[in-house]
Amino acid sequence: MRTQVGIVGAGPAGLFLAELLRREGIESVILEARDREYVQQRVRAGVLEQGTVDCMARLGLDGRLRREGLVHEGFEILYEGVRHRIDMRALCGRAITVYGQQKVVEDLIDHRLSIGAPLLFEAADVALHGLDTDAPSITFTHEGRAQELRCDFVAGCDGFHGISRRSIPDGVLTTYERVYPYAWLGILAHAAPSNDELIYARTERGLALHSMRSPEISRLYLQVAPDEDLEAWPDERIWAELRARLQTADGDFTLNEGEIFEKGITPMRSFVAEPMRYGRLFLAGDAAHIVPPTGAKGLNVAVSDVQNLSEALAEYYGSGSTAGLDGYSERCLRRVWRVQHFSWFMTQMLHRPADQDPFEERLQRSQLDYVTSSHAAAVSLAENYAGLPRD
Ligand code: RFL
Ligand code: PHB
Repeated sequence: MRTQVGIVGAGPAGLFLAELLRREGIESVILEARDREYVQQRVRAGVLEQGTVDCMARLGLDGRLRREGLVHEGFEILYEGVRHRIDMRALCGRAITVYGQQKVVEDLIDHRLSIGAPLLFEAADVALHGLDTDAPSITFTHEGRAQELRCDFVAGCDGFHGISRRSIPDGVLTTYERVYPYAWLGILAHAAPSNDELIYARTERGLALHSMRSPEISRLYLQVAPDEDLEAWPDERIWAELRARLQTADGDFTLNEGEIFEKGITPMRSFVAEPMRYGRLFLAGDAAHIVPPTGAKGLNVAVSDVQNLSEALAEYYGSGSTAGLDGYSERCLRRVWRVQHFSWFMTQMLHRPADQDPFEERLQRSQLDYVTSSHAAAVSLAENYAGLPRD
């Protein structure tokens, strides 16, 4: 088999990249380790920046997004029992759209399969070869047969635990990492959202986040210990804890409850590998960097990476120039580090460490007072949350 760009991974990064390339007349093959159901059912992100929505629209894949996506012009921060609204539209002129990553992935997969473009699920033993030559290749096993995909370039879109980053020889990458002493316990419940917008609550008991997926489905999170056992959280304990953390001093919030149909614990980590390129291998999305979920950025930065990569590849195939490819890593990393800072900032502002130092607690409260009272600080928060321009 031969193609122009071999893509490893059918998460948001790989799927967006394949479609962006196709629009430029560039062929690709996507190899995905898991089966289609697993990929489409994996519950993850829910917040799309305007740039991600615009990318779906440019690809003409925003039909369902326009019908079902919930446009949010603000979000709330709750602390010391008082709710504060950050009016993104007024502060920075932008909004976010709540639309599950599962739906994004499903829309892109449906489209790719409907036009008969190559996307192979359950590709096992994926291995990369000749990355530092002009003729890289990918070997894998599919439907019991060993296969080889020869290509001009390899896009490593296989997430944090994938093989692409690990295929780069030792000594090439510099990595930066921070593991936080928290995890998020997340649920999906058949319950109407209790508020029109997201609420990030900072409490003495730890963070709680009120989010949603649709007018009938709530998505809620609790800060828990990194080694927390899900078994220790029967539904009633989860609801009691959410009620306690989301309650307000004047009682202007009531939590809607319903049947919990999804439950999971996610550890929190910041990670960046530099550069995002080795020879003809280009890393994109979680394969190169991950952020804690507090800033709602992981999916969005994955999409901005692959927009950069598709532009660089289009330039290469159009004019033979390697300038875009040579600048890819640096261009991506500028945005990656802004997003890293914002995600770390949100994480430290909104979580409660197990034995919080009183000095740090005062600093945290001062920071919350500042972003909810200063116009300048609120503009900064709003523009980062809604998403800064790609360059
Ligand atoms: P993905 O989605 O992990 O996809 C990688 C794909 O590669 C496949 N794969 C392989 N395929 C072939 N061979 C191999 N050897 C392979 N190894 C792995 C995997 O099966 C998978 O299909 O990475 P990608 O595309 O870079 O996308 C990144 C996003 O998924 C991620 O950043 C976000 O989900 C993060 N995130 C959020 N991001 C946001 O922008 N907004 C949010 O509100 C938000 N909330 C979240 C989140 C992530 C969470 N979790 C569970 C980590 C909330 C949570 C709870
Ligand atoms: C979500 O709806 O899943 C969500 C929202 C905001 C975040 C993280 C996750 O910061």
